[in-house]
Amino acid sequence: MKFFPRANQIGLALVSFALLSSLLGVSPARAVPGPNAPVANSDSLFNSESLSAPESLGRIERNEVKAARAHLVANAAGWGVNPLEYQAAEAVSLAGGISAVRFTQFIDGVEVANSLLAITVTSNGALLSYTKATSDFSQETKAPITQEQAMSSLVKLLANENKISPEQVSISKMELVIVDDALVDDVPFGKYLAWRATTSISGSLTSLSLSYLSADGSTVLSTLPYVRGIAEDPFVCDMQFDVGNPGYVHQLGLIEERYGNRYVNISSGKLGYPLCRKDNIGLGAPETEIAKANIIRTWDYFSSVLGQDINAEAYLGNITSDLSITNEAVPRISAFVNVCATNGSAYACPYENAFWVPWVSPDCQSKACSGIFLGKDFDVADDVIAHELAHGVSFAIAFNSAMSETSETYALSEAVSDIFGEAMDQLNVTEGEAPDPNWILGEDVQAGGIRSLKNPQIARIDKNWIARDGHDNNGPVNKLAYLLANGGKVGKTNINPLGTVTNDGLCNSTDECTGISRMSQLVFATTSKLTASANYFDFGKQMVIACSDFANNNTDGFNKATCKNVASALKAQGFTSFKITRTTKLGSVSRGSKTVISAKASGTTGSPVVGQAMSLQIYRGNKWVTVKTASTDGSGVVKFRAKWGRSTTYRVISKTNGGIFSATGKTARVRVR
Ligand SMILES: [Ca+2]
Ligand SMILES: [Ca+2]
Ligand SMILES: [Ca+2]
Ligand SMILES: [Zn+2]
Repeated sequence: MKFFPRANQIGLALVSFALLSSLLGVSPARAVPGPNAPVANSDSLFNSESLSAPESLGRIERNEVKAARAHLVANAAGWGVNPLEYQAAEAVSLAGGISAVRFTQFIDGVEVANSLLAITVTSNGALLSYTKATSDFSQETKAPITQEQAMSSLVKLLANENKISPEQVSISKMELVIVDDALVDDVPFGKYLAWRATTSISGSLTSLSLSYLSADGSTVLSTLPYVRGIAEDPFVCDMQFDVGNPGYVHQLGLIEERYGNRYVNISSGKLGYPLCRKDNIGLGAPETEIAKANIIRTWDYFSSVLGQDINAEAYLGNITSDLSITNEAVPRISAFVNVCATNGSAYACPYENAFWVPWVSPDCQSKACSGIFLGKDFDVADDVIAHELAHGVSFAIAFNSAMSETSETYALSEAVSDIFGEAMDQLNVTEGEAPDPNWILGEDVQAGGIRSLKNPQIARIDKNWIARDGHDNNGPVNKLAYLLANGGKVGKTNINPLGTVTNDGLCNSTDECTGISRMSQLVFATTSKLTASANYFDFGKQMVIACSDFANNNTDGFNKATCKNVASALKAQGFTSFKITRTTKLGSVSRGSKTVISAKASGTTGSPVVGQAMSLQIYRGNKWVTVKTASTDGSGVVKFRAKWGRSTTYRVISKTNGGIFSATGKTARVRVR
């Protein structure tokens, strides 16, 4: 490993930071920069304290697996299994701290396809239950042909079957397995050896399939399409890993300077950025383990809390037809740790931030790639990693456009990432983790963290609001999310949490923190309704709508009272207020002539209130009567056409979503001649 010899010399490091101060203000083209860490002092640059106590390293929690293994050995005879045939595949954490440890069966070292022995244990390792789906296959386990012969045979058969050339068929993960028709769908009856492989046809994204070939290579037994975005672990590369073959050529976008440090070139926009790929040196290096575990935790959060597979190509998974990149045609998340960055003239090493960036490259089957880049020590910051990955999700859903760094949309995008990032952190308690009642982002990467969701610098939207960086102006949204998850008070308004709140500050089980999971679900549903020009008002309005969707659907934890509470929180945080100005003053008009009355609706920040239902009212018989309705346009302007029979007083008002959004314009008078 290199230890950044260049940056170790403090003087040089300071020079390079000074050079980079302007560079780092400018993100890579279309990149969504990280938590905007202030430039750290030299002490924290080389702080490796958090690295000395690594978090658990993946899905398999050693203790649960050990406990389950012990139960397997003790109960083998009673369960009718041979314990030597089982290898642990994964441990799945369930509500209440219990774990289901999934084992796969191997006979003579050959995997039994789709076999499962699942042993469920408590957090203390006590046995709760077991379930098995295994085979009693007892024949010869030697294949009549080689793996290579099987590959070429499968290529020919699939090419014939699909009437395409053999070059269009891709095959990966070819291996000999035991097929038992009781365990595998859609295969011929019996128990036999077969070749199993992932197959795809170039140019056809939906062709990605799992195929079984007879052991002798003569027949395709079955080909069934994969559900896209299945579980493939992310690829994480250590950018500074120092073992390469002589003549090793770096990927496009990765450069090496004379001190031997490697840099991602953030000005390479059009050329693309490097992907952590199968043949990249540093793939799976020791320093990648913590980042990988944190990416997987984020992946699990999105899947279990929000029902989203972030590994899907639509979000973050890179699918490629070039098998040299990922080794198989399945989506992969790509990440680099120990990143240094350059714009081609200034160099930051180590790079004091993290970012996620999408780019267009012919390397990726869909032509769109995305990657996450973590500066030194950012691998331990699970909330920052989740923040970056969340950008990939919100970008795919809502914010897929250029935006100014001081726009409200940018602030919303940074908020959504902070909220999912910190929610993931709060819901995952790692070994030795201290409670973080202030919901600090980045506490693991620098002392005191980067910003607090509970006590943000800008806590609510009011008349003092000004356009600033989105990493500051996300405060009101972040605080809203904090309040909905935990409850609290803003001015005189009491806000209830959306669900349970843990007593000891640590979410040891999902049940203890349903406030956080429901808040996450509500923010996600809100985001799904936003555009790439959304402002705070839109966010508030869509959250009200998302909440009533949930209530009407009887979604767990949501009803009318919940949504009233959400509305109070939105109001207290300044999301709901708006005003109606510039109502046309007609003055005197001739009887029956056509007139246009327009008015403008804008939120607290002055941004237009778009698509809001408005009413033109006239004063008649001692009360206001609505005579016309229309919605505001993209600039917040509404227009009513009217003819007048007699003199009257009129005004423009708006009152929607049960009165949560209401504003009244000034009254004006029309005199009919
Ligand atoms: Ca945590
Ligand atoms: Ca934490
Ligand atoms: Ca945190
Ligand atoms: Zn961000």
